[in-house]
Parts: sequence; C-alpha cells; structure tokens
Amino acid sequence: MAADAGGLYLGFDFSTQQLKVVVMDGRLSVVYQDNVQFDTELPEFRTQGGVHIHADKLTVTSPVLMWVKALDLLLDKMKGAGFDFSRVSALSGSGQQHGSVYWMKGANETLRQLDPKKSLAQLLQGSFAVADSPVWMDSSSSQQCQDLQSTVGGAQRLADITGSRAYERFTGNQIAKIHQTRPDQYQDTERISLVSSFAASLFLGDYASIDYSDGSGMNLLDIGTRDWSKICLEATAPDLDRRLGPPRPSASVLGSVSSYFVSRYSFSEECRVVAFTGDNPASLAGMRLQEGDLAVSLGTSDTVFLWLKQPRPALEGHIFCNPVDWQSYMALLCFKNGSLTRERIRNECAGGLWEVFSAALGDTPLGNHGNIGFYYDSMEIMPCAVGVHCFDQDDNKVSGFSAQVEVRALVEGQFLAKRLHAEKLGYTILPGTRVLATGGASSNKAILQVLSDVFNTPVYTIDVANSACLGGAYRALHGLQAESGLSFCDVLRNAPEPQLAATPNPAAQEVYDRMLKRYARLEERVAHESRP
Ligand code: 5FX
Repeated sequence: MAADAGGLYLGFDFSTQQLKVVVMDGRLSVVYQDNVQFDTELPEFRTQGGVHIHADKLTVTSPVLMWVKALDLLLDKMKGAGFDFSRVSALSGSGQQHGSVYWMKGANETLRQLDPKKSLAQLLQGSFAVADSPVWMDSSSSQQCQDLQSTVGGAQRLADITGSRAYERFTGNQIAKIHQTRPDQYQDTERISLVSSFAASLFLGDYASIDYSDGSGMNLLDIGTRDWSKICLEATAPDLDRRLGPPRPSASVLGSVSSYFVSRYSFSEECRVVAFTGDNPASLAGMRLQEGDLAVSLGTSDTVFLWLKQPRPALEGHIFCNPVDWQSYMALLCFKNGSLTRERIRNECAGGLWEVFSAALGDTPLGNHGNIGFYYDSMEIMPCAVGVHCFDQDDNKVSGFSAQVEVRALVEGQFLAKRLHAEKLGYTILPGTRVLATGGASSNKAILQVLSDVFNTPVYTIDVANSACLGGAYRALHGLQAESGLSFCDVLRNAPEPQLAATPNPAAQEVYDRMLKRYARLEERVAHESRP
C-alpha cells in the first residue's frame, strides 16, 4: 500500500515515566504532540517515576493497567483537542525495552471483541495474569542469569547467540523468575508480550508479534537466525515458544487498527498498525542512522548507537537486530560516567565555567602530550571499574594533571573509550562514516572537535527531542511502503538533515590511532587493578 500524501502517521512511545505521541504529516513535519505523565495524571497507581521499587530495592515493576489507562487518557485528550483520527494512514511506536506483560488465558478473545462504549481499562482489567510488570530497572534475577549462562555454555556463548551476555533486566531472565516464583500465574499466562508488542496488541485487537529488534533484548532470540533460540527457551521456562509467538521483522505491517478504535475514535478501517519496537531501536530510526554511522548521546550517562553489518558480540554492550533494515544490526553501549563527571571536572579545573573548559581544550594539543586519564566517579559499566586513574606519557601512574591537561584528559579519555568499545563490537571507521552527536554536551563545539579528532570523522548534531516517538512515526510511514521494496532511507530522504559541527584535524588520525592502542592497554590495567 502506498503512502497517502494527505495522511498522518502516529508514533507512540510507552516510556518509563510517560506515554507520548507525535503526529507527522506526509511531508514529514510534526503537526501534533501530546503526552500523559504517569505519576501526576494517573496518581491512583502511586508510581514514582512511573515505577514501584519494591522493599528488596532490586525488584522494580509498573502496573500494566496504568499503561492501558494512559492510552485511554491520551486518545481522549487528542479527541478533546479535535484531532482528526480518520486521517491516520498508519501508526507504530515503541516501549521501554525488556519489560514484559503477561496476558491471562482468554485475553485474546477479549481483545478481539472490545466494546467501543467502554474504556480499554474497563475492558481489560481482568486480562493480565501478572498485574505488576517487571521493567528494565529490575535487577532481581541474578540467579536466573547465572543459570541461563551455565546451561548455554557461558557468558560469551550466550552473547554469541543472543547478542548480549545475561543481564538481569533482559526479559528471558524475568520470565524465568516469574515461572519459578509464581508458577500459577505463569500457568495462567496465555501470551507474553514486551511493552512494545503489548502496546501494538491494544491497537490491533489481537496479540501482536514481538519484532526482531526489541526481541533481541530478551536473551532469548538467536540474532543470527532471527528466531527463538531453542536452548535459551528451554533453559528459561516451559512452553515458552507458544507463549511468545513467532517473532517478525520490525517493519512488518501487522494488520489494521481494531474496530474498537474505528467506532470509538473514528480511525479509518484502513489505518495500518506497523510492529512496535524498543525505545532504543526506535531512537535509532528517529535519528535516521545509516549504515556506517555512529550516534553518541552525551547525557547523564553517555550512550552510543552503532549501525553494524557484521557484529562481534562481546561481554560488554548489546547487539540488537536493526529496526530499519532487517539484514543489519545495531549495537548499544552505555557509559555511566557522562555529564556529571564532565561537570565535576569543569567545577574543579575550570572555575565552573564551560567557556574556560572549552578554552582548555583549545589550548592543549591533540594527544595531550601522551597523558591519559580514566574518570570513573561512579562504578563504570564499560569497563567494570571505579575511581580516577591518571597516567603520564610513559604509562607511569600519576596523582593528577594540571587543570588544562585534566580537562583534555577527561574528554579525550571518554571518546577513546567509546571508539575502543565500538571497535570491539565490530565497528570500523570508513571513509564517509558520520558521527551524530546529541544530548546536552553536544552544544559544546570544543567537545565536538575532540570527538571528531578521536574518531577522525566529521561530527554532525541532530535535534533528537522525542527521537523514539519520531522514530515510531517514521517507521509507520516506512512500514506502509516497505512492501514495495523501498528502504527506510529512501522513504525518509526529505527529513531534516543533521548539521555539520566539526571536521577532524589532519593530524588526528596518526595521534589517536596510536593513542587508542595505549588506551586499550591501560584500560585493561585499570579494570584489573580497580575491580570491586
Ligand atoms: C536499554 O537496554 C535499557 O534498558 C533502557 O534504555 C530502556 O530501554 C529504557 F527504556
């Protein structure tokens, strides 16, 4: 089905703290946005930041009915604002990754015959076998992680199959815990959805498939065959295959919106539902990352997205199937020490002023005279290490640097770490590679210059406010056209282009290729010496 020029495309994001929607027209302009904040607009669920943190501090859940009610509320708000649902050609969206929803036996029958006179929350209140869904912030499944890894043949073997070693928040380990601790509820479960496929199911009026990309965050999907891994399923819980349903490509049109939405909100019967995916894959789509690109989000923690053709799963970082090109992959790397550490060094070495911090970067040479620093104010994820560790040009440990050298050591070190870990997962810098920078620190030109030099590539900035939602709207449009063979890139050709912000210094390649080797050696040493 071709895209309708006058049609609208909806992108929803069921994130941790809120449900958001953006509406895009056929010219790719955002024409409407709205949201529902869980804590304040649905206070009856008593969440904080959209979640309940349980007494053990490890178990973190969200009431599934809160998400259902949020959708009622959001659509009612749109209706109240006079939004014309009949113009919507397709919708898609995303959900926080890893969270899981347990549909009660018989729930699919309920979904198929929703009475448009009632709200979704009224209709679905008895449809969940587990009322409180485990979410990505949960870290209570360590035992299940260990069990899975030992059954499969170790952490690296599990990463080779599923793209990641076992992580507590990954859905398979959460499912294993539910099966072991609440066997009756597991028995009552007819279908298990991710937050993303649960949201798609509401619109579809039927169980929606889990897409390959969000499915890669479960420690259950074989990312090579793009099907459930038998050994992982068996190690997790009985009859899991049946409860998950077959996974599908992320660009699949799953069907038309259910008659409930046609009657209650005047959606067109033709409105298509495109598979929903995880919020990180959806952000990759929203940023329109292309083959060879790398996106760096500089926030409280720094996150890196990579587009990969031939991934090399490792013990750190995650490989997911790519949400916009089913034959490719993406990687997600998370570095805990981001802007808070940059702010600490700004306060200690630059009198609290970003201008002085930037001037220090301008006044110090590429490569910082061989000085290298590791600044892990809190326990770092990549690598698992803590503390501040400084080395001079001869790899001797030193207690610290002068203020200006310290500023450059921090910024160079943060970007060398990103390049090192991206390359470990199979990323290679090729001619034409772009680095897209987003997040708070991406407004600082001096920081972006160091990023450009360390990667020896041009750096572009891109406005990614609501990138997951926008990615949903882009994916809805692409889903409609994917059947005619058009790539995501072709369909989104006219979307706003990122802005060039920095180009590499001609001397950068030689300096940083050499420095990266030393950085890798020193990082291993730091990780070894500071392991908790
Ligand atoms: C990724 O692996 C995560 O756990 C988070 O970024 C969640 O997706 C946040 F919603």
